[in-house]
Amino acid sequence: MTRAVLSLGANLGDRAGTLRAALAALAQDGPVTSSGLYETPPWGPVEQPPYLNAVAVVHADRDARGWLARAHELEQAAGRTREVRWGARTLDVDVVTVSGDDGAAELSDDPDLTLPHPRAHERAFVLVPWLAADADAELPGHGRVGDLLAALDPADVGAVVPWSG
Ligand code: A4P
Ligand code: MG
Repeated sequence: MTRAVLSLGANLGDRAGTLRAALAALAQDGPVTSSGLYETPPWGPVEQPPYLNAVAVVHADRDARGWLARAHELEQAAGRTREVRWGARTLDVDVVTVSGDDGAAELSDDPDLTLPHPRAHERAFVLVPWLAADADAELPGHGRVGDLLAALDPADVGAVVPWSG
């Protein structure tokens, strides 16, 4: 059994329906604790609509590669096509961290699966939902998620808004 933290984002189509379907599919694999949905301004160089983001803390009998494969499966089920890097998508599922039964985090600098996710520590749209799902969350190599959030620009943190649509 491993524990993975997954970041889910959607900014095309029925964003909430897509995220809820992905979270429901993950719950078939094993225990899941998820944040609510948050509306977030698009991050990165591409102009695109706002995202809904969520974080799920999931458990199942999969190794890190298995979690990446599961992430891609969920993206495909949501009809994702890969066009522009960082561009708009029906669903993006990133693997933020994976840890084993002993609590030790997997570390990897393979470009196909970098762990922990190399940009998670600077992304309010990952850290805010993660802290909501796990108040004790820690990002391996970077520290407590609450402390990482305190170090970000408060305007970026405040722009991650619980979604009640
Ligand atoms: N890859 C390497 N490590 C990982 C990992 N830990 N988890 C590889 C998932 N994938 C990982 O991903 C590109 C490659 O990264 C894959 O081949 C995978 O093997 P992709 O999903 O094909 O393309 P992408 O999503 O455009 O790239 P990337 O790097 O995942 O994009 P980001 O950085 O996730 O940016 N703004 C808001 N507000 N909310 C968002 O969710 N997301 C993005 C996507 C941009 N702006 C956003 C959001
Ligand atoms: Mg991705």
